[in-house]
Amino acid sequence: IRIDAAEIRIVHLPLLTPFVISTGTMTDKIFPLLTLRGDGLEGFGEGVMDILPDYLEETQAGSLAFLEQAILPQILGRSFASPAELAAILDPWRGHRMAKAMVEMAVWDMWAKALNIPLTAALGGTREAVEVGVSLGIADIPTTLERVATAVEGGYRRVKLKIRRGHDLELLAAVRNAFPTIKLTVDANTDYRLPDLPLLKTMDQFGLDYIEQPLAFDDIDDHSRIQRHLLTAICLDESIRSATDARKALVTEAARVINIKVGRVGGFGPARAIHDLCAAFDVPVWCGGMLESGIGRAHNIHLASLPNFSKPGDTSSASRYFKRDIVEQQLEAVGGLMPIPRHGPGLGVTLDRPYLDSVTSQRQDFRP
Ligand code: OSB
Ligand code: MG
Repeated sequence: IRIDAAEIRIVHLPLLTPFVISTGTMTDKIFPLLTLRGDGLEGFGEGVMDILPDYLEETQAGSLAFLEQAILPQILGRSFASPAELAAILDPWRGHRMAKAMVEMAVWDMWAKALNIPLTAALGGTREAVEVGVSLGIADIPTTLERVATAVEGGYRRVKLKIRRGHDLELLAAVRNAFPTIKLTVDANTDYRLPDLPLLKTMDQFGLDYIEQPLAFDDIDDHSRIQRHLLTAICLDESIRSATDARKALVTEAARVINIKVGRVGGFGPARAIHDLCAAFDVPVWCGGMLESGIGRAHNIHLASLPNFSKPGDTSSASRYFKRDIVEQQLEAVGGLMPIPRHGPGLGVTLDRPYLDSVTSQRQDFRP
């Protein structure tokens, strides 16, 4: 496939409900959307970086400068026999994994379209639909109980509660008491520290499937120090940005579960490497989310069709997040199963272009 042109838009979608996690509150999903064009094909990639570095270090301004100055000049006008050939261009640069993922995912989409097969088939997926749960933002206990009830009634396969210091044990006791048998997890988004080990140990009584990212975003070693004292599995999210990080976490038993976000780790190549490594260690993975629009959501669903995605992911129905999405197809789970989009090859979704234009705040075009 030849890449003749690129387009980057900044897209602004209001969230139906503000999403609160330990690091802050999101009221709108603002993200860069990359389109690559060539050979009569289009490939899409959605960026998961925030405007400010509150999940990981990467920012939208930094990512866009990196793409404009480092990556686009190296790929425009060039041909690639497969997405793997991109690694020689992307790998030498430090960090910027979310920006690299945008390009890498767009090339995978184009490549699958060139082969006239769904992305899941190009990746080696093995299922028609993927199991999903919900990620519930921080809210008071009555609101949380209502949200859990709605998720359970909707058939979601797992409920993940966002927690932070001071908003944890009482919340968990209330939810577990009202829903004694649901598959329940928590995500601290890095809010705890080593001295919080006794508190984390008391979470063992709630029968959680895992505790996601309790300690610092850039730390694996301290997670390994606490995992050995917990019955509950630790799941790493922020700390795993590459297959090397995953290897270090697996050999030091810092986690018994890993959350793979294709945007966080730099694309499908690294995501598959982490998936395979975890399978070799008999460690299950699941597909995380970043409140993506239909483009990023479709990428996540295709990824989650790989065999070791054996726990429910966060890619729930788009209608939980947005009044209207930028794709023409509704990505909706039924009974906790999200069908893999297959409206044509590649990503299997198509853009609602007039609506996309109406929610685009900036647009830039690039040519060789
Ligand atoms: O830690 O998984 C996380 C959203 C923004 C930043 C971090 C996280 C999340 C989610 C949302 O949990 C998952 C989703 O519903 O897309
Ligand atoms: Mg997380």
